[in-house]
Amino acid sequence: MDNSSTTLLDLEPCSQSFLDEVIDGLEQSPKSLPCKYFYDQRGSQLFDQICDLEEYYLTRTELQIMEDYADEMAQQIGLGVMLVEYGSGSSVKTRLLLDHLEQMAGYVPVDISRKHLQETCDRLAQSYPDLEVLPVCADFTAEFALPVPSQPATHSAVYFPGSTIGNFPPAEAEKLLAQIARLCGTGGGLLIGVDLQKDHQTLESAYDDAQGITAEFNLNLLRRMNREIEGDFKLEQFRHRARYNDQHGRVELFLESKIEQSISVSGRTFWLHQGESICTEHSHKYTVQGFAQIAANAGLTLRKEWTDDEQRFAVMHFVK
Ligand code: AVI
Repeated sequence: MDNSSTTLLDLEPCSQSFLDEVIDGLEQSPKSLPCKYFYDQRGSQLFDQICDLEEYYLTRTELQIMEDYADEMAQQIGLGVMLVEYGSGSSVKTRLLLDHLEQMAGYVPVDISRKHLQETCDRLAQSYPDLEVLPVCADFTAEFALPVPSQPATHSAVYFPGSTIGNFPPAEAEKLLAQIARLCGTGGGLLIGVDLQKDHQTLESAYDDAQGITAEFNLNLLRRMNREIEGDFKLEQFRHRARYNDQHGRVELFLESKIEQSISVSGRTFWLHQGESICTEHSHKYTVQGFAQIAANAGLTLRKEWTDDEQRFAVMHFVK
């Protein structure tokens, strides 16, 4: 099949505006900011650097699991699948899966960024000229319908790598999993990467690396607000903090005010006292059983999971 005619299904994702969400978060006590806004151009570059850090074990561990078991995963997923990827992946992990899946009906990358999607399609078209690629530009947290491939699929399966599910509070994660179950329907599946609970030291250094890349990634959110929504944050007056919250089983990222100060965003003023923190991200860590329970509540049954020798990370396969 010639992919040069690939058309992008644009569902015109329009989320609440950046400014509205920032004002909402800064009005809360304690103050917070939504982590999805980390990823402007600079933020995405910094995240790529984080993925290569010694301390950030997640990416290389998941990749190793995929390298070791992609063939088994493909067998579990089965023949004739339409593979739907959340967050368009042109990455090595996706390719490992595509290399092992047989008689695929199509590949559907879903991403909120048109640019990312287009790049994914261009790259994949070159490497997999026989694969029908049906990109969907959408916010995958909202309900959407799947495109219909020209070769009928036996079933659909969602691939959701990277432990991005950990950035959702458990109740929202369950909602998203229920949505995935509805999207795939009976016979459908989910292959998902999930970061596992482990000692606090490992977790905290994964989010507070020696080179300060994660600090830069966190502070870049302030830079983005200054540029895009008329913020007046002085970056040198904030410090990056990462802390494991045992009670909630999550790493929490903060921007802590070094001094008492006022900040303004599009003419709205907020006060921060010395040591006050703005929470910028939660990254939940699960046990295999704990995550399987959340998925079970969402109507998904665990079929098989693969982990590394140290049980740091799991790739889990669920069926509806
Ligand atoms: C995208 N997400 C899975 C990352 C995580 O580990 O929660 C985001 C991140 N934040 C700081 N470092 C990486």
